[in-house]
Amino acid sequence: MKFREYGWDDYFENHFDNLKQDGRFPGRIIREDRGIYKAVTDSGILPCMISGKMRLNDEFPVTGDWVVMSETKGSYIIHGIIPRKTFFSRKEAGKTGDRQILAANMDFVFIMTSMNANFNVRRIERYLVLAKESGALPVIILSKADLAEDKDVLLSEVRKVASGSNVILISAKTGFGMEELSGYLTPGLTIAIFGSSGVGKSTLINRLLGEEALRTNEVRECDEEGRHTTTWRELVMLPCGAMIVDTPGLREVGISDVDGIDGAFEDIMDIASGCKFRDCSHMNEPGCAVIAALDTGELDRNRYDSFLKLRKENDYFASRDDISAKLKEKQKRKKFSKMQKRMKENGEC
Ligand SMILES: Nc1nc2c(ncn2[C@@H]2O[C@H](COP(=O)(O)OP(=O)(O)O)[C@@H](O)[C@H]2O)c(=O)[nH]1
Ligand SMILES: [Mg+2]
Ligand SMILES: [Zn+2]
Repeated sequence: MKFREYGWDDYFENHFDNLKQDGRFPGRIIREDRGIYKAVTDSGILPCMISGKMRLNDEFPVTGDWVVMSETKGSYIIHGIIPRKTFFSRKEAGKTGDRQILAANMDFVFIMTSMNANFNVRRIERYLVLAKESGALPVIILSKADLAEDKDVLLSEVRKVASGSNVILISAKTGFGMEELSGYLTPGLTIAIFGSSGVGKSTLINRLLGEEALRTNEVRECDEEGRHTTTWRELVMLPCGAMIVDTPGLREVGISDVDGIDGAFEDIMDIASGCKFRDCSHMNEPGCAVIAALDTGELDRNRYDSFLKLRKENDYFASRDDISAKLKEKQKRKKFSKMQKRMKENGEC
């Protein structure tokens, strides 16, 4: 079955069995662009839309999702999403703490930063929190190695914040680092690639596509200077059999309601195991091993500040969620008691 090539396995098979009905078949979303989806199915790549019920339930598939579909009079309808194995999400832009899912069912998350002006370890930490949260394995990719003067310095800076994730230096221009990268290009596995606009995500994908890129480039959108720009999330099958999701650059990488912070700050968690109190906040408690590590210089202050900042951001939105949930609950109760009162007055109960 061709599906296996797209990552279909026993996990999806078992979940699909539970959702199966007459005329329903599975497909994998390879592109999502403002409500229009494309899915790869047993009958090839099909354009499709979600059902009214899904729309009502605010249930929207994303690139990489496996979905349950049907055909009615030549139109293809998506009825449900097969439970995701992994998904990458960020805080939705704006003031609420809602999360927006950007890609699903990937095995690896490539966090890409370029080694020139875009280089910023604090941004890598942010992405790493979300990548750890995703359930996929994060890999940090430092691009444009051909432009970096002090490669080794930058590399060691990144290793310090990598929390054990592999860091790979590449140049999509010269081909440097491609061999190391190829270790992640396994047939049937999916990579999702994230990073700011201009770091070289599409250039890398085009390089991995090789000859095929020339063909695909013709149909890809270009900016005024004729450069290919990514405006949608697209899952691309590489000639080697691995899949990669290209994404438009993220301007905001907000964090809300995640558990990934500890995973992205393993070094701090290790130190914290020596704190006197188990629920130590590492801010002002006596016997705090983290504060002690700051004093001895074992822990870098910028990294510590970054940890506190991300934790605060996460808590801020988490508590806002709590408040709005409580408010909603209160309104619901008020409405209910009003209704009860009215019913009593009308002698209905
Ligand atoms: N020097 C150099 N330039 C690169 C490299 N990779 C990408 N670029 C350039 O960086 C610019 C942005 O690349 P693009 O792939 O569109 O970035 P994206 O927004 O992350 O998809 C383009 O002008 C590329 O030619 C590289 O390895 N070395
Ligand atoms: Mg791009
Ligand atoms: Zn502590």
